[in-house]
Amino acid sequence: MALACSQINVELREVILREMPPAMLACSPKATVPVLVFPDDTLLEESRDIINWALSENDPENWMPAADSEDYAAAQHLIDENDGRFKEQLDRYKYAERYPEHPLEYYREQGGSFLKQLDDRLSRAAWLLGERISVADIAIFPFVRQFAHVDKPWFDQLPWSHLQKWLDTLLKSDLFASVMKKYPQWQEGDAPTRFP
Ligand SMILES: N[C@@H](CCC(=O)N[C@@H](CS)C(=O)NCC(=O)O)C(=O)O
Repeated sequence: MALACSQINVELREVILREMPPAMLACSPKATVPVLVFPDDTLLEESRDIINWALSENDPENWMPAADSEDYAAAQHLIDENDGRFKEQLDRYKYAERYPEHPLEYYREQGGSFLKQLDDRLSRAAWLLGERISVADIAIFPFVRQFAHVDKPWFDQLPWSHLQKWLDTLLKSDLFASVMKKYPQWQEGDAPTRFP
């Protein structure tokens, strides 16, 4: 979404997680998506770094707050928590069978404390940093989406209506629809697919 917002066009190689192509593993043994590779082989292996780079190139919607502002500090703090503790809890909830020390309910309960914090913020304003969408919303909502979709009926009955509405608004947005197209799995030798 940040690449689309910043109007930066890249070559897209759609990867199936269970079948990461050797060409990708050779350049990025970390084996997670997304990865952005520059013509000089520089790599960005964290979605957050890709967002930051795209918005530093072009930020027509002012998603990134000024570096010395309170909003910037709040965004960084929220994204740190998301990419750190919450992502760990999310992965344990999504793949609970790989972490048999605790039942699935334990992991989702743990993830709930971050979600409650988001709902508190969203009870005060439409977006995480206030009345305008920002990098915090864009960087965090895909992970909330994953959490919600492990058991959508369970997520929908939680008492966090602001969070549910926020997620729903983002999922129904034109920008989300414009980037979530289905692409065929990339194969060595394919003609380049442009994105967005
Ligand atoms: N902190 C990383 C997380 C990347 C990540 O965990 N991506 C998942 C897909 S959402 C992945 O590639 N998992 C590898 C796998 O499931 O094999 C980022 O935001 O870029």
